[in-house]
Amino acid sequence: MLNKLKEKLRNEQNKSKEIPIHKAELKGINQHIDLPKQINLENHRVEGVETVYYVRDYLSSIAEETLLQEITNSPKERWIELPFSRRRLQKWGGDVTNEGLINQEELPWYYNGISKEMFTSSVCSKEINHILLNEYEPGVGIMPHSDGPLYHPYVCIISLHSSCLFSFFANYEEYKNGKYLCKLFVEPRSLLIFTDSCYSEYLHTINDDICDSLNFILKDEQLVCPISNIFQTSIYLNEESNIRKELSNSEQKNQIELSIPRNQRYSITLRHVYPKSLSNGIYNDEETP
Ligand SMILES: O=C(O)CCC(=O)C(=O)O
Repeated sequence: MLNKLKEKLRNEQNKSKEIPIHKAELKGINQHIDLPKQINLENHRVEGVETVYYVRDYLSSIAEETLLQEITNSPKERWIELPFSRRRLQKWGGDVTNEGLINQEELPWYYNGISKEMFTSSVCSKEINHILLNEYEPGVGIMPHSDGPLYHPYVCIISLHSSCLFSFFANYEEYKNGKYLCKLFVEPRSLLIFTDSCYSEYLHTINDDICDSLNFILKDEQLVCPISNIFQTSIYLNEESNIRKELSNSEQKNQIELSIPRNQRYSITLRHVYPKSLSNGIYNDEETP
């Protein structure tokens, strides 16, 4: 009996020394990031603001871990420290100028793989050739700004390791007055895409918070939440029955607040920038993503 137990323990110990499959992939045996083969973005459209798509669980946990490992092992000199923020970033693919992309370089295998898969699965109509990677500590966000018009007008953001609340404002004054157009709860492993006015006109921002609050109220048996994509999120889909239970037990009966702590977060922002030789500097075409 004792011997059998010892053998079991030995087997368990040996098992834990084996490299899991995804670690083997990391070591170059099969360098690949699996993404969904086809995506119809219309099924992921967020109601209430033109034009935003939210794809939860776009990456598998293994793909997320692979990317985090590659980011951790990337050359230290690729990091750009920002003087007034604890956010830092990496830039891959070249330099974006008013005239287009210069000093073009090939993307590392993991971004190249994502770029190709996003193109073949019809998420993007142009192959990604430029990446900005942001690293945020908990409590750090990004000031309101708009992207564009320097690249193909689709902002694609893959989030790793943490969620955050993302807000859009019509302009800086509305931001100052706290009058937002739309709030989104952006989860790790998700893909967020925005275009049209959200790309060219509106400001987007992430607050410098260590926790994000999701407030739910129950109105005529319906759950109501001011976050536009909440019913598309994993947290809601996994927790709906608990949220309803909490609401019925809550002292105020019809409202609860979920506080979601932030981790260190990485956002991979993927875009297609016209190479300078082909570009007049500004995108104004009307294509689908
Ligand atoms: O971290 C994010 O999700 C947003 C990043 C962003 O807005 C930017 O890099 O311009």
